[in-house]
Amino acid sequence: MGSMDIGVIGLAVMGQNLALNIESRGYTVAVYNRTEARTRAFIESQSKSKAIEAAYDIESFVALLSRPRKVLLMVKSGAATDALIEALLPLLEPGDILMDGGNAHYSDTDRRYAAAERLGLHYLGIGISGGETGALLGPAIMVGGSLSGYEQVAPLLESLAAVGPHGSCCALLGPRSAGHYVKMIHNGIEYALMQALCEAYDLMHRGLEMSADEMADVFGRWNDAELESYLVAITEKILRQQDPEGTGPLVEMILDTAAQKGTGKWSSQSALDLGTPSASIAAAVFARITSSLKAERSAAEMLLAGPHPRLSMRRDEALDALFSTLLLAFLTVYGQGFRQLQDASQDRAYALDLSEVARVWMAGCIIRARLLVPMGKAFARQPDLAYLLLAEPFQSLWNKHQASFRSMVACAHEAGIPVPAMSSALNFVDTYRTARLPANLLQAQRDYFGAHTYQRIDRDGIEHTNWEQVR
Ligand code: 2AM
Repeated sequence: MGSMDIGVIGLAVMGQNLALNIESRGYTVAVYNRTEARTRAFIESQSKSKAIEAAYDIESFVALLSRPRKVLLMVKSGAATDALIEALLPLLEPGDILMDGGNAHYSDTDRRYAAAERLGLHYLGIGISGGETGALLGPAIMVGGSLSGYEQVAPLLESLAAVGPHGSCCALLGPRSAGHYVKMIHNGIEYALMQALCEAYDLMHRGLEMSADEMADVFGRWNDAELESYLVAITEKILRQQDPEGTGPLVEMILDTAAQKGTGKWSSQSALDLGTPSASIAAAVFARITSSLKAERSAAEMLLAGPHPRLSMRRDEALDALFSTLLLAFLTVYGQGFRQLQDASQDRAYALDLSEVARVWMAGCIIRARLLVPMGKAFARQPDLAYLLLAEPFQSLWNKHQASFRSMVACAHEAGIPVPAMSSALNFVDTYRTARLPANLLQAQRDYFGAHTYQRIDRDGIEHTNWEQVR
């Protein structure tokens, strides 16, 4: 029988860095990768004193593990994960713990969880965020699965996670695919925060004609205030980076088309399925899709008129308004993500504790931000909070900054600078805070052409009007 504490399958950068992280916490690690050369390169790059042992076929890998065996899959999501699980299942025994640390779709995790549990295995779907550095030094770890499975790996997982202001950023968040669902929403939020930051950069760059260094100074100042977060911090650093080829700021030399796949898209698909209004997250996905139409955009710039992209505000005024805008856009986006988790938790019986989700996101992950501390408190006080902005201190922040948010979005529209994340955030909150929407006319239209019926505001019951006959 083997003696290694845990086995990691898949030695791309995330798998390698996680294996090293686990080893650095005092555990012994077995590693295996489909392509042998990658395993050899990894082992050769490490000092011999490391408690990491490699296997070159899956049977030998499993034989290295102590019982109950703990296997962490760090391979490409989708068919690769299924193929590996199929190869592993006959080699594992009841009581062993199989963990998927990739970005699996939650429905795949539900299916794999059910199949593994039928065989008496514990299956944990684990969302890991923090990029390559996070994997090595301490990521945020969002776990879904059974309590008995989690309890056996909790000391290990909690030791390798980042430590935030409220402890280790690793927790069992719910049953089955809850961990992967939360990670998916984490990534949806990440998409929208990044898009809002890109819009702020565009407004400064084109709208105020600021240099990269000046913009970096502004992001740096924001990072010392309420907006303190990983994404604001890296934006400052990116803007300071010079092109080694001597052309100036490197960011200006990067092609302006972005990919969107996997979790960001899935989170919007799930929002539509649930009927939850994650509009700004969807706007960010669509913004990436539109960015990929580079040739069309270049042609359209010659054909479709617009104003000179210059903001009609003094620079100092504009920067104050931009701070308000980014702050409220961020809050709106986190609020939408938490709301989607609230709705998914109901629909999928995850029983999520959103203060615990906020706690796990406080360090290690890409959307870590100082604002998550008061968010966690808000959900601890009011676990069924429908929307973040309804709670303090967020309600007061909205009330304080909303006028500037409006001025900036209006100014951006006047200047023809696209702000899909910011403007969808403003639209969302304005819709949410409007007691009477024009959906009355919508109901009339539906009744007109499809006899869908409607309800009156002054009495109960279902109504239908023969609209063609009304004068
Ligand atoms: P590879 O080095 O053999 O390509 C990220 O791509 C990780 O997933 C890599 O470690 C890769 O292994 C692994 N991977 C991709 N497809 C796989 C498959 N079908 N079976 C096993 N591992 C796979």
